[in-house]
Parts: sequence; C-alpha cells; structure tokens
Amino acid sequence: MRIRVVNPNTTSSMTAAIGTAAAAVAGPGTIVEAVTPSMGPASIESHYEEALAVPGLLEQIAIGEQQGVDAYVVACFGDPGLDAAREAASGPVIGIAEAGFHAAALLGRRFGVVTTLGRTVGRAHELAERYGFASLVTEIRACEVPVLRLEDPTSDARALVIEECRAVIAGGADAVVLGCAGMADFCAEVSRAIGAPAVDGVAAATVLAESLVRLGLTTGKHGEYAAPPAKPMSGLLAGFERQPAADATVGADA
Ligand code: 2AL
Repeated sequence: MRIRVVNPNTTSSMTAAIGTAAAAVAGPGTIVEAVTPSMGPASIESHYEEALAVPGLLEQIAIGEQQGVDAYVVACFGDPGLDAAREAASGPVIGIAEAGFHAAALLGRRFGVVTTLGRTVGRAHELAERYGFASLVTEIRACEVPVLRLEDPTSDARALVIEECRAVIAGGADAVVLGCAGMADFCAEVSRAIGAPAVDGVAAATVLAESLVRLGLTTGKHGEYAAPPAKPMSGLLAGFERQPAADATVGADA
C-alpha cells in the first residue's frame, strides 16, 4: 500500500520530519511517501497562505493519482484543500486536524488543542465545528511559536508547546491535540512531559488512511465528491485543467 503524505508548505526539512513521523506508525508493507509541493508558502499560518497552499497540494494529489497511490494525508492543521483533494483523488484523503480530533475523542471525554499562532485558533475552532467535535473541545490555545521555529530544537519552541499542553490538561481535558504538523517529531516528548495523551495528527491520519485502505473503503464518489468536471483553466492555473474522463458521456455539461 502506498500512502502519500503531502506537506502543503514548501519547507522540505519539515516534509522530512513529517515523513519520519508517518513512517514510524505505518504498518509493514506500507510505503509512506512524504512530498513537498513545487509551489506555495514556506509555512501556513494565515488564511492567505492556506489558500495559496492549495494548488501545490492538488499538484501532489494529481501526481499521486498518476502513480497509483492508495491514500493521502493532508499534513497541515488547517486541513487546506481537503474537500478539493477528496474530489481529485480516487483513494481516501485525511486531514491531520480531522484525524487528530477523531483520535482524541477516543481517549477521554474532552480534549483541547495547542496550535502555533493565535491567528490560527479561529480556523481550528471552525474545523472542530465542521467535523462535529466542538462540544468535546475544552479550549484551543496558541503557543505563539511560528511554524518554522518549531524546527529548531535549540529554540524555546518545545518548552512553550509543553507549557500550553499542560495548561490544556489542567483545564480539564483528557488529551491534547497538537495543532501543527511541525510538532509531529516531538509528540512523544510532550506526552511524557504532561503525563497525558498528546495526539499528533500526522501519525493519526497515516494510520486512519491505512485503515480505510485495508477496509477497502474510499470517499463516496457518486455525489459531492465526484471527480471535478473538465473545464478551461487560465493563467497560472492552466496546468490544473482536468482531462475529460475516458468514459464521460458525450455532450454532458462538463
Ligand atoms: C501549520 C501546519 O501544520 N503546517 C503549517 O505550515 N502550518 N499549522 C499551524 N497551526 O500553523
């Protein structure tokens, strides 16, 4: 089985750390390929960057489809482009916020989230609402560490994440979800430090994607998530034009 873990930002050192976290939990026989888009922001911590990360993500889904990938992980906590990726992919696509929330909901009655900058808290609340977990979320806290500072083990980043995770647990949560793919490589350290479960969405999404493939399940493609129709795309997006499906009905409005 091949699982393509797409880091929607263009920082390849972060992709490598994400790939290591995903490979560490994948079962025998599963090939994890962590990939970096050819275009997009170096890190994603605003709505603007999230929007501009989506073409690069979809480029990596298109390549995966050509190569017969079985499932995908969108490895950014805003789950950018998740619906579009589900339309474009034939196999299941899981976002790391989505996976983190699902896993945390199985670990106790309520959970909290620790994200990077305060400006990403709103998006995390929006996703908890969307996925049906809002009533289980105790709080969403920001450690005010920019994404790329998480990569520097000599910085204060890890200590600040741990401090906020402790506060989440002290506030009554049974578990804490780490709100950035850049926290994947020190999730175990956080768990040990706070004495409570810390959930890394990259690992959770990898195992969930693998499980869906093993169950023979994929996205329902008969309605909302059907493959997008072929139509002209212009300017910088010309390369994103989709080809008509081989079995498309001639004359269909597509
Ligand atoms: C993220 C993430 O997971 N990757 C990225 O570039 N930004 N999330 C976040 N909350 O800042």
